[in-house]
Amino acid sequence: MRARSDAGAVQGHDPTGDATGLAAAANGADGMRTSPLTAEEITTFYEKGYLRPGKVFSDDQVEFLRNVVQRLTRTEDEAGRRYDLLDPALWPDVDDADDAPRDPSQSFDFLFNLWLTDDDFRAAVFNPTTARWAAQLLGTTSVRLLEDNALNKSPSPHDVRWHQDYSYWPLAQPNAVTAWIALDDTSRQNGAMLMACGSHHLGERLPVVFGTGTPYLRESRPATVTEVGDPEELGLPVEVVELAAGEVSMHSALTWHASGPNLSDRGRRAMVMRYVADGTVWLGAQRYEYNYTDEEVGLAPGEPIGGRYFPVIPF
Ligand SMILES: O=C(O)CCC(=O)C(=O)O
Repeated sequence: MRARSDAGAVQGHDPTGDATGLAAAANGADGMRTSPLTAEEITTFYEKGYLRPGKVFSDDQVEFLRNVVQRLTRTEDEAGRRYDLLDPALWPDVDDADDAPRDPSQSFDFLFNLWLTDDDFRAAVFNPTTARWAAQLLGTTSVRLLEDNALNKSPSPHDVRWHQDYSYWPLAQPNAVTAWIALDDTSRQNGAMLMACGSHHLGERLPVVFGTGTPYLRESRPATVTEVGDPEELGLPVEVVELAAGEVSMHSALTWHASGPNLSDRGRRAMVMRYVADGTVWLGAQRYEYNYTDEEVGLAPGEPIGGRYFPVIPF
């Protein structure tokens, strides 16, 4: 994603955060999980490339977060930081990107790094449960936040094509995992995520334009890095990730995933945290022109990721 973020400097951020709203909404929660992953779950993640560990936010917390995201969608829009993930204009250098104007009512809202500007979202992003699970899945004792997102896929016939997250990240190693938390129940009808099981064992692939599947950066990636294929043609089982609101799905940076059209009459909302193992090496624009330049994050290519934009998440 090359959308620019002008979120500005991190304001004296307190990792313990003001969790009042979110914490208050946890009262009376049942069915929520905070226990560590089991060895069996970690093995399942290794085999499939993704895992559904359970519910991390109560129904009241989900409602609270929906309202937070609604408020932030307005303020990010006003600040010029509300992006449409399926808008080909975000990939101006990709030759065959369809530049037909998109119907704004069919947007796929993509908000970036809300933890930097909002205490309520930050409290959710800094929850220790998913950070601990990420560390377990990455086999590390410390994880950093690479970025957060709020997503809202409006009703539309458009799908998100098969891709892997690592293709878009300025990292020398794919030591990263995405936690995708449903803020609405997801099903095939409203465009639930699809996972190509075992695809993470096939290694790095080229990035694609999310709305068209057109690969790019072929010229700057090693020749061994090829296109994401069609999972079914390759015999990779595809699973529909049907989640209850508040439930999380965690996928490896190398796992191919996609999502179908939202054929319901309401948005399909989610919040996302992308965790990276502490010690992973930053490559910056040398690998992918990310939302922040090397200067902004204060990292030179080859240095371990760190600094104010990539905080350690305590657990
Ligand atoms: O929410 C979706 O439909 C796609 C999101 C995605 O690809 C991701 O979060 O990595």
